Amino acid sequence: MTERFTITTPIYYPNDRLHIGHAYTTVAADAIARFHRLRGEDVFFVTGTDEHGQKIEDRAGKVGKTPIAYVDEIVSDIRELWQTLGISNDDFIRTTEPRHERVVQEVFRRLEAKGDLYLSQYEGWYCTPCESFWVEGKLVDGNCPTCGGPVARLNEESYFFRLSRYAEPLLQHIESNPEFIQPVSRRNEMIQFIRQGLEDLSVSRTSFRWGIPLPQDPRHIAYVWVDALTNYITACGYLQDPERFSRYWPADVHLVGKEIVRFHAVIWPALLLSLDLPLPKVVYGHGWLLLGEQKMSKSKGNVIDPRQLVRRYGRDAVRYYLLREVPFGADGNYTEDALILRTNVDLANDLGNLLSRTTAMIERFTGGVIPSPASSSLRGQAEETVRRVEERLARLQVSDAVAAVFELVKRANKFIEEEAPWQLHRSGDPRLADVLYDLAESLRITAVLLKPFLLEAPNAIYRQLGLGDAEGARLADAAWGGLASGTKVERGEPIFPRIETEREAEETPAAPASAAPAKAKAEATAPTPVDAGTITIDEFQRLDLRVGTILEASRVKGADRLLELKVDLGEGEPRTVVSGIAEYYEPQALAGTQIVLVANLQPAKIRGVVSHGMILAGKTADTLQIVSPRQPLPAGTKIK
Ligand code: ME8
Repeated sequence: MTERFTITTPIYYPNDRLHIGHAYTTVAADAIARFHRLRGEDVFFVTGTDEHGQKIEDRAGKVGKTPIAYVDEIVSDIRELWQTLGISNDDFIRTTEPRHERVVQEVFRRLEAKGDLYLSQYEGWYCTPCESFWVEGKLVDGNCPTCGGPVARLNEESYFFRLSRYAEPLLQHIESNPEFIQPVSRRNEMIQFIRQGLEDLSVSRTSFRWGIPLPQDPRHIAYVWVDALTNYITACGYLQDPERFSRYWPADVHLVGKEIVRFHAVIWPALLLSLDLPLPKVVYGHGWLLLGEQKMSKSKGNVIDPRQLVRRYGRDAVRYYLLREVPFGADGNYTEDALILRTNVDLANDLGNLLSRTTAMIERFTGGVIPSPASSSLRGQAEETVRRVEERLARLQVSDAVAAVFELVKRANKFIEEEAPWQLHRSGDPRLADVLYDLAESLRITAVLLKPFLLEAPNAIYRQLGLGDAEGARLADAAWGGLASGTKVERGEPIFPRIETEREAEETPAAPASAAPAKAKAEATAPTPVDAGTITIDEFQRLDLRVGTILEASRVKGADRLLELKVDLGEGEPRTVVSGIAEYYEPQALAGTQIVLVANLQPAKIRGVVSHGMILAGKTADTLQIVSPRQPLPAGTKIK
């Protein structure tokens, strides 16, 4: 039987436009869902909107709209955003839908039948932005402990859910299921929280109307968190479609931000226990995207609009940044510079160049046809990469899984330098077929492994390798050897043109084709007449110029003008480079200096030391200056 996999995001409040914090959760859930589909599983991935409650009612009132008219607009904007980001949800649930209202009412009937609901008086504090009740003792300086905002005093009749009854069973469940709350830091927080004792929870309000009336007492409106959490079972078909419900419930993963773990790991399981329903397998509370030191949030208004980023950089770049930049589970700072750097270094330099170099060499050396190999050097690492991605995603280490794929890409790039296929070609070495096949096959496997994360790049890689699109590819296709010899590559445009900031574009008006912004690209790639005094862009591209950082420098024995440099090119092992700059630079002053290296220069032995590359410098009659980037760049950055 096909395995099934259910994953959810929080249902977001449509009280304002969503920002990249919401995109962060949703893109991560999408990547996990896509990964399970890639494995051939039957996936149910649901997201939606949490539309009731005081916050929405107040907000709509402020702009003179009815709550439903107000949320309708934002909800359609949210759906559009998820389309823009390529979110592959199977359902989109709105808590204002009749299918959900019926379920919430039935839940209240069942809680009552179980003896878990009683009428009393709530006296305490309420935070409307968080829709949370707080007892006096939990407030921090009189404010909400979650968002830091002001709280209001409530004194109203309310139905209570006997949460206190479930403290013990919950603790037992958490202790015997170590994977239930993740990461482990949140699990410990929750254990501590429950051990302090759970008070019964107020689950209805009477001071506003925008919500679901309790069937037993319609003056009372269901507490919005009970309404919201119930969405997960409504979406799986609870009380509507028993077969579907038993297939998709319990959820495998509730992915949420860390501030709402408490609702998902305490209140929600207690409600489910009361309803005699199975508990979700994992509640994962990821960290926050921060702007400066602060959590990005709708209420603070310090937000970044994901739509604008997609327009500027493309959705693969935005998805890649969100998935890769911050170790999943931790908080991380958002900066646009980091997004640009990630795109330029990982996507444009490492992945984009690997594809264009590989297809260019196959065109040039084997007539555009994937050769037939006799043996492989990259197979082991490619197979290891597949295992790593599976293992890391099974543990929801999204960013580490993406990083594993890019280690294979880096390895393949380094393999080109080590093997220098152009030399194998020149000398007629039959190993050329092995090397080119290794590169193309590593790229194909990379494309398969990237399918959960990126949407356009896997197809583009497949197309350039002559394989059509990658839509039908499954994880089983990441097995080594799937690429048929004889396939004809179809070299195309760079898949990730480097992003140039406006400042860079002004400083380098004559940037070469692949570095030029999109509008200039068409002109720059037009065929240029070849004459003796010029070189073609292809010839220029054979030069592998890279930024390196000098780690140490020392004099070469018996040579006045030579220094031996150890240069970090981001390859792991530093490179040894011999350079004729000893008359101009003191060795000890050079550590940390950035240089530009001709990285694919044939190695040469100079005074007994093998030099792997040449650094660039300008020389006049009386001085010599090493060429350095104006601002530090990551070691290994390609110069174009
Ligand atoms: O809490 N960094 O909805 P909400 C990372 N309706 N993730 C962030 C983020 C940030 N700066 N800001 C928001 C609600 N998020 C309830 C949920 S579920 C039954 C009801 C993400 O619109 C993160 O997943 O306030 C967080 O938990 C969620 O958006 C909160 O969205």
